[in-house]
Amino acid sequence: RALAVSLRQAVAKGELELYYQPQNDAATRQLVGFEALLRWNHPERGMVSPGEFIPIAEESGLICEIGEWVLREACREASTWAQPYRIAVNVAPLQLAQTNLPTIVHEALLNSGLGASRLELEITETGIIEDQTRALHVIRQLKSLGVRIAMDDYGTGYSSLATLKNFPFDKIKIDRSFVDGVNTDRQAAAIVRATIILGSSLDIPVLAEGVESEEHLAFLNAEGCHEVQGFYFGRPLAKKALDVMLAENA
Ligand code: G
Ligand code: G
Ligand code: MN
Ligand code: NA
Repeated sequence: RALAVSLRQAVAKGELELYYQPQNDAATRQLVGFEALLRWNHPERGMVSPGEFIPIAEESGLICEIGEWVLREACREASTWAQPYRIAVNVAPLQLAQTNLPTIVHEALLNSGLGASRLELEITETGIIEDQTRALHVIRQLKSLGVRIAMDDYGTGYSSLATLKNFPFDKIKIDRSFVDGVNTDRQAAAIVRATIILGSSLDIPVLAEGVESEEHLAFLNAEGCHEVQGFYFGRPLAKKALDVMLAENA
């Protein structure tokens, strides 16, 4: 409860911060983009992880206001980069249920000057399960702006194949819980392999999350995975560390 009250003021007080985790081409290892990950720099508690406060933000509906800030901030940040790296932004189920989401995204793009094709919105299956018709309508409007849509945490939700068939995804992100076991667990390896084949067959590039080792990467490359993200390529970086990385890659 106390957290819910202070979260309400966190946006205005500038306590929210975005970290950026690199996303790389699996075969060439080249940097292709970043996922923006929210952090709350709480004056007394220190860094509060999104796992702790996103659920509170969702319950209270605050996620819409926070999500709008995230979109604006991520677009503004990406517009300053010398290279046209992609920026991936998480969109909560409640945001997707808002009919004005396309307007919010459109304005974030206009105000930052970021090209729409550089923005990728990550949505989860939970976000589209409740009202599929409405979600599809909103996603079509987002796509018509030129932004990309990624299916996040693939495999952990309802994982309906109908969802992949009916929604115009530009990417599938395999959840790190599967990637973690690819070298040791036959089931995990089979699921990751099958998902890569599924994505490739549907012409949807697949990104593996939670890549932590050369062994993970070797498996994913052998299976034809397109992109990777994880501690092996980089932890989520604060803005200062991000600037250092961008300078190194310039
Ligand atoms: O960065 P970390 O692993 O702690 O993130 C934990 C969870 O919080 C992840 O599931 C991630 O998708 C979610 N998350 C991080 N940033 C955002 C955000 O800006 N908006 C939403 N809705 N979720 C986020
Ligand atoms: O749900 P989502 O995919 O948006 O969340 C990504 C989360 O996963 C972030 O909170 C990030 O800190 C975490 N993460 C990113 N890479 C790795 C990794 O290689 N290993 C582990 N254990 N967690 C990771
Ligand atoms: Mn994500
Ligand atoms: Na994910």
